[in-house]
Parts: sequence; structure tokens; C-alpha cells
Amino acid sequence: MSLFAAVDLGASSGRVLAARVEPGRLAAAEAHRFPNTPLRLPDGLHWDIGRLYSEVLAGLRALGEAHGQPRSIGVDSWAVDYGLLDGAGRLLGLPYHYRDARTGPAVVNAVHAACPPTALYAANGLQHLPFTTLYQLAAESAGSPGALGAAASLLLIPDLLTYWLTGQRAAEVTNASTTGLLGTPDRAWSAPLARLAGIRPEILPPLVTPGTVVGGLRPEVAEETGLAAGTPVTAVGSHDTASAVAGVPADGESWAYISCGTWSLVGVELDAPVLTEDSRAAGFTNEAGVDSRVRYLHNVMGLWILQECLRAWERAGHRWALADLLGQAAALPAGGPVVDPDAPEFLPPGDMPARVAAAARAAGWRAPRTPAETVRCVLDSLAAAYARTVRAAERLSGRRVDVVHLVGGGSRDTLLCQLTADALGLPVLAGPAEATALGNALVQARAHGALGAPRPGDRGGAGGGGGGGGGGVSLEALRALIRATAPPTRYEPTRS
Ligand code: LFR
Repeated sequence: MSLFAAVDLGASSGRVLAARVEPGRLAAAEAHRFPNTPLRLPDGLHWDIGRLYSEVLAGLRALGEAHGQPRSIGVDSWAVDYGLLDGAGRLLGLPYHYRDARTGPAVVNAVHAACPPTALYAANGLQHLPFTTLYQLAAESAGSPGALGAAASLLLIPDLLTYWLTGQRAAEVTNASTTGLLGTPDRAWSAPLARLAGIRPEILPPLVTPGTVVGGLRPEVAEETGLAAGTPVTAVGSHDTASAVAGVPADGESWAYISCGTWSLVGVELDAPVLTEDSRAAGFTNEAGVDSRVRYLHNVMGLWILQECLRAWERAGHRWALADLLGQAAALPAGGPVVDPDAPEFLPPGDMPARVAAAARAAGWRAPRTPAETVRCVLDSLAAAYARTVRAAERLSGRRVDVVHLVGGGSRDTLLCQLTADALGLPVLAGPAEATALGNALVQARAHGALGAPRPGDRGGAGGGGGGGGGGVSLEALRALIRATAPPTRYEPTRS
């Protein structure tokens, strides 16, 4: 079997997964996992990118020692954030975290004064999120334009790590589609959108599609990891959500997904974008998927609210075990308080239990009093938001949904899965928890021919446009392999 290394960086933790693949077989093992803790510096909230890079190297070393030499490495992470490099390849400052406060209403309003939201949606097809790269760049060019002036390239986080591993600069298209700077439906960098963000279009690197080999490991990286110099680093769905959707073990067409981690990305996969006014008003995005699919989805605030609650309780001296709280929350009766998890006050870090209580009161409920009540309120609220969003995706896209796949870390949360099935009145198929890393690994495996030739009747695979390697094996075949390897757990609705 061939070995592939999937590097998957999430907002709260990163991992390096070793995936062994041959036609019809997949076996995966975690080689390394590490926390991702942002830095609160005087100038704002940043990613500790040097630390993350060291952990990636440590993970590749651990993978090599435990499993041997991989045929290829692929990197994915959260979207929208970037580093700037000068002509000599020096990083010009620590990348900002998308939860930093710099993209406040002043910046958003200035962008919208130059290009109204309706025109922006027609141009890039994205839901409005204040932290989209376009607004971050507008904030940077208005506030401290020094680094942008000196920049020769802008690299999104996975592209930056790939550059450090290989010395090659490229922009992988699924993640590039989250910047707001890519035109729709052509998916090429748009010079007018770049100018709207206040940047020179020249700093945007050439686009590559998943499956393209970007470069080989630099000799110094080989020395540090014990892996062979020149080991290919292959572009994957480098936006974690693109890899997660590729890793959904779905069958047929009538399904929706919830990629449930720090964020919950809720939607359907389409062949063409939906750019109607209803779609814009409902906050639906048309991000690029693997094999030129469209990830038609909405960002629901996700487990972040729960993670921040736990951190707030910890700061107050209580170390609640999440499993205990979930057990107590499950024992509470249905019909308790529900808040809108997408409300803007839940975006920045802070005292989340107090914000949940205030939102519940403002919505006319009795505020949750105990940690278990708060957890139950968050989960009920997420399940209700998932149900609303799946129904809206169905209505706006015309795609029928008979079953909902819930993948990512949240798929381990049995209460959340059951509440979601109940809220939707549809079966929920939960897992795999590591859909993102599996989607990452299988796109590499396909590009390197480890999945064999397509079977008759396979819908044409990757490789179209931009030189991506696909070997012709379809995304549906990748999904079938994940389904066979990690069959999802089925939750039936208990009320409809
Ligand atoms: C999920 C995710 C979302 C994106 C958010 C910010 O990890 O990538 O898709 O909207 O993080 O980058």
C-alpha cells in the first residue's frame, strides 16, 4: 500500500495523519496532534505560525519514524488568513487571526461604499463574513500599508506552509475561493476585486487545482524530518472545508453536509453557483470544491461557542469535563432556551456563558443557569440552526435532501447528532471525525495513481483545468472508499 501524509490544521488543533491506500483499501492512523493557540499581542490576535510549522515538521518526522517514507504530503487549514512575503521570501509580520477586531464595521462599510453587497455577490459569490480576506486586506491597506507595499506575494496559510516545505509559491484554488478576490464563476483572480481590497493584483500567486504537485521537500526540511528530499508536496483541497466535503461518505445526490468543528459549515454540493438575491440575503456562499464542484453553504458559528464556554469556566477555576457536561445536558428536557448562534456577539473570544445567557434573555427565555443548561442551550441552538440552514440550502438550490452527513470532531457528540436528526426530521449519518484529513489524503492518493484506474460508469474525475492530477477516479469513488472504511453511525429522528 502507498503511504500519504495529510497535514490538517484546525483552529483549535492540528494533526498529521498517515494514510495507507491501495485500490479499494484505506487505513489511517494519527501520527501527531498538537494544540493551536493564538497569540494575543499588543497589535492584535495572531497565529503562532512558527510554532505551527515546527509542529508540522515534528509530525512529519513522527510519521516517517512510525510508518515509513510517504509518497506525498498535502496541507490544509482554515481559510481566509494569509502571510505576506517580500521578494526574498521573508515573512512580513505574523499572520493575523480572522477573529481579530481589525475588520470592524468601519472597514466593511468602506468596502461596501465602493462596491455594494449585491455587486460584490455577483462578482465573487460569497456570503458576507466580516473576516473574509478582502476585508482583512482593506483593513491592512487602510491602517498599516507598510507590509502590503513591500509584499511580493500573498500566501494563504496552507500555501505559506507549502512554501516553507518546498520553496514554491502557489495559490490553491479551493482556499483562494474564500478570499473574495476570485471571480465567479470563472474562478480566476479578479483585478477589480484586488483593487477593491487595496492590493496590487501582482502579489496573488498563480492558481493551482487540487492534485497538482507544487514542489518537493527542500533538503533542509528533509534533514529536519528524516524524509527524502524532493518528496512531493501535492495541492489538496487546502481549505479544510473543501477536504472535509471531499471526505463526506455520501452516496447518490440527495444529501447535505455539516462539517462540524470550530465552525459548522452547512450546505450541499452543486455543479454551478447560485447567485440569486435570495441566496445572498440568506447568507449562502459558493466556495470552490475539489473537482470544480461548488460548496454551497453557510457558516454556522459551531462548537466555538462551546469551546469558549469551557475556556471561560476554566479561567473562573472550574475544570468541567466536557463528557460529564454533555451527559448532564442530555438528561435535561427538550424545549429549553434557544439562541441564534450566528449573532455577531459570538464571533470574538470572550465570556461566552454570559453572552449565551444574555442572548437567551433577550429572546424572551429564562437564561440557562448551570453549565449543563448552558451546554444544552448551545447544542439545541446549533441543531435548530443546522435544520434551518439545510432547509434553506434545499430551497435555494433546488437540491433535494433526504439525509444529512455530519462529519468532523462534532460527529463524536452523540447528543448533538441526535438533536440535529430531531430538529431536521431526517436521518443523520455521523462520521468520520477525520473527514478532512481523509479527504486530503485521498486527493493526493488519486493524483499519484494509488487508487488505480476509474471503474466504468465513474463520473469523470479530477484533473481538468490548471494541470491538476486526477487519474480519472471520481470524487464519488473516493467517497465510496471512505464509506467502506469508516461506515457512519446512523441517528434516526425521534420526533418529526
Ligand atoms: C473552518 C473554516 C471555515 C472558514 C473559517 C475561517 O475551519 O475554514 O470554512 O469560514 O474556518 O477560516
